[in-house]
Amino acid sequence: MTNSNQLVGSCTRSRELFDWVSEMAWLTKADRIVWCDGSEQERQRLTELAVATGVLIPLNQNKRPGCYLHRSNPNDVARSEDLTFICTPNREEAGPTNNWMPPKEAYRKLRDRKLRGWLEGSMRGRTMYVVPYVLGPMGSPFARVGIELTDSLYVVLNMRIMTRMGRVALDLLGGSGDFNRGVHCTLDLNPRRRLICHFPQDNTVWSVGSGYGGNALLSKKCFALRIASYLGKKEAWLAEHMLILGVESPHGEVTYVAAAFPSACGKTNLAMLRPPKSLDGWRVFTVGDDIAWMRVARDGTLWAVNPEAGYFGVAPGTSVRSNPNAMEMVRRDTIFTNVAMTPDGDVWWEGMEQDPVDGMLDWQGRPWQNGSGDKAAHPNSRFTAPMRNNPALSPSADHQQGVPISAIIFGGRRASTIPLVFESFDWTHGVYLGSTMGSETTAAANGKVGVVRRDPMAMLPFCGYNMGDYFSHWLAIGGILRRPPRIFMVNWFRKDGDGSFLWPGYSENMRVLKWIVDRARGRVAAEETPIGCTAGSSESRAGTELANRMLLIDKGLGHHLKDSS
Ligand code: SAT
Ligand code: MN
Repeated sequence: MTNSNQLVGSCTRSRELFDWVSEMAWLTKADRIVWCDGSEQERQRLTELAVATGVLIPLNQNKRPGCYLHRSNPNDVARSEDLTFICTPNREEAGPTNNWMPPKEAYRKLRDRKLRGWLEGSMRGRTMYVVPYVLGPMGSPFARVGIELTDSLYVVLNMRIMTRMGRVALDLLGGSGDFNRGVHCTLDLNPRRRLICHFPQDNTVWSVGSGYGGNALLSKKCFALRIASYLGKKEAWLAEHMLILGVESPHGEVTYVAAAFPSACGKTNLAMLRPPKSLDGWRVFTVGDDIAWMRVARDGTLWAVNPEAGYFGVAPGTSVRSNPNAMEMVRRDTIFTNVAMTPDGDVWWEGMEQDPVDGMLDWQGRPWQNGSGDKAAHPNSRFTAPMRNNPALSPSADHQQGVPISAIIFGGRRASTIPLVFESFDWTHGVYLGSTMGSETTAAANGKVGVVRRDPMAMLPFCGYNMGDYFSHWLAIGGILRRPPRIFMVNWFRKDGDGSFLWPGYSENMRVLKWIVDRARGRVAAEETPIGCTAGSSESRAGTELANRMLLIDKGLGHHLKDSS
């Protein structure tokens, strides 16, 4: 049983927070309550506990200082879209693309004593961690506070990397009751008792039965996208599944671009891109790799912040060639999830472009035979790394006002039909392109991989309200933008008749980015075609370069490149 003594560790001045934590402690019957302060001592203490209880496996501390491996339950390795619900008073508000449950029913299922609600007594014998966090740069008018209650040490240690976590959040909250209420309980990881419920009207998320990133790190898809998109609709801003990057020209001019791609389609790689030698002098800086919160400033321009403080990136396919900055970033302070381990305590995954060594353990900890046909790392294995370790981090990543966005990119994974790059005629046409976007499914969500599905603005799994209202919201935002960013569509994933990728991707995507920046800056002409503006124009130097490149690629240059960008 919980008494208020156990809440003494709290240093909150928010009565509402205190009461809510007490109520949840009472419901879950947690044995202990630990308020996380975000300190280094706390990280050490919790990491030691995680190692002692088998939640984390220390990696080789000489090779990868501060790095650990986590192996999740094999039935719990990706987001569960079919178990994710938007719980609004009526179905219409959740819209045709979301699973819907009435709030009463969801709350009853999870907390009703008589019905043996799943959370009832669910933390008996366990510790409830109170994880306060800030989304958005400190001091930013965009910043929001969330509190996640969780019984998972893995979640706490990930949240520490992914957000500005601890005392800073309680300080920002002060005596206010305005915070996202996240409750996460691991239960027994039985998929039949797994549910991720969002209550937009209550600024609340209840997630049970999964420890996986997108299901359990409630700051991420649950708050920063599903709940935030609902808040954005109410308050006239946008919460988007977008990376944010800055492109610096050889003259030092920086242009900011936001880009939406579905999960595991290369957002992190594009955000951390290192341009090829042939584009000497151009540089890319990362502001964010997954989520953008965007607002219209008083002068009618669009500004964006990255609400997060770390990256939860896909490991397979990450290599010195595809993403040298990420390879450097994950050398320290990183939690790896479901990758393979070498006998000397290092990590390995498919597409790392390093030969596997003898005696490796696969993602489930079983001896792995090279050539067995089984994957050593799970296709959705991940790294969680703090953004401060990213060598390409933008100096603006922490700016309170964010960065001004000059171009928006939409991109899917399409083997055919969609060309490498084209530009919309205007904002409305751009919204049309984004809303009709399709992409082949990936291992980031449970279900079949490789089937084309409509994924409007890469938000299909993340829009917290009616998708039709979301489209009109985008159009309405266009109405208040005096200088709207130009909107582009890209596709790095087109294949030839033999199934080989036509475009080399990765660092070569800089060529496309350069064209986009030159267009946004009004420096190059383009050719108007029925689908939009393309780089085909003969007056366009960049366009010609791109066209030449495509010719080379068509002659076979790109054929040796196999995996995703
Ligand atoms: O699993 S997450 O939702 O955190 C990552 C992703 O699928 O985009
Ligand atoms: Mn994502």
